[in-house]
Amino acid sequence: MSKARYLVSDDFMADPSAHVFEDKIYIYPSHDWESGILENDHGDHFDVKDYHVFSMDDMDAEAVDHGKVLEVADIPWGGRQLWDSDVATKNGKYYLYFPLKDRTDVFRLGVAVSDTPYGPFIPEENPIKASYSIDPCAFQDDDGSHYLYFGGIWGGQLQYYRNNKMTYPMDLPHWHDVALCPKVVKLTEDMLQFDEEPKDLVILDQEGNPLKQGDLERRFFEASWMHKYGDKYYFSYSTGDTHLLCYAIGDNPYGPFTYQGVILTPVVGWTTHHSILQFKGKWYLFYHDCVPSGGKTWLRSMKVVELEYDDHGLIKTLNGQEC
Ligand code: FUB
Repeated sequence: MSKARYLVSDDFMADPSAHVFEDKIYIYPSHDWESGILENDHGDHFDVKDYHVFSMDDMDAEAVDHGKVLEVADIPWGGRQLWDSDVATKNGKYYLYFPLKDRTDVFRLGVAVSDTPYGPFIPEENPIKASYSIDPCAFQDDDGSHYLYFGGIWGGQLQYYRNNKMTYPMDLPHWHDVALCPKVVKLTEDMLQFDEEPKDLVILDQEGNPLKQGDLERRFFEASWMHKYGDKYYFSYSTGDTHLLCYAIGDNPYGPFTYQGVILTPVVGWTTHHSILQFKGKWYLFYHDCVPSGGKTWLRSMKVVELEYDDHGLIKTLNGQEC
């Protein structure tokens, strides 16, 4: 596969988190729709109300829609806006991690459980204790430990927190200060809670200095993803208002990570969000753009394209407007 292909033509799906479960590819996207809410910097126009699950038998196969698997109305503590989710499996159960604003309009992370990768997922009564912000990415390390990576600034509310506590009216650091970090946390054995205080995932430049808040083309904004290539840990993310998908490499799940470069240049649309998957010996980037909706930033369509590494393990940059 050299050219990207759209995966769903009759609906709008974004933020695809892809995994191989039971020998199939499963994709967990956000379900975009035309809510009529005007665009703003808080992202109110991403008014996702439910999730669908898709599966594919092979990378060039049709993406099969398994239907609605969770909706805001089912979540006991739910307010509004189900944003980017991800799924992990352990002991035959599947755990869907999702961000949702509670009834005070604060983003929390929730978990919903299923016996199958295609749901339906039954939500827990309460959000994960001490959780906050958005975009959970679930990662299983080789020793079987599970981690969540999360966080997002602006509408994702990460700027209101320091040391895992909401410190409103705290806001973003100044331009010359160290950038706000995404968070990493180990999950409990039952997969339902944090097993520790979330830690900062520090991204360093090539000289070993933490990236600064004003380094808009490299600093973290949202859309965490973790994968392993060889024995290295690759943390990838979106730079938000500069619309790049970037990555950094580390030696363990906590980091620190050293910035390496751009995976995908800006797509048509405001957000850029992805996952990275190995399937049958090849690597793939799942992502979205707004070409099918004619550039409406809140109506996104998910795609897949092959990803390549060079001999040093560096990811070859893809052109978001051409691939
Ligand atoms: O889909 C809603 C939000 O848009 C996601 O959580 C962000 O990462 C951005 O893609």
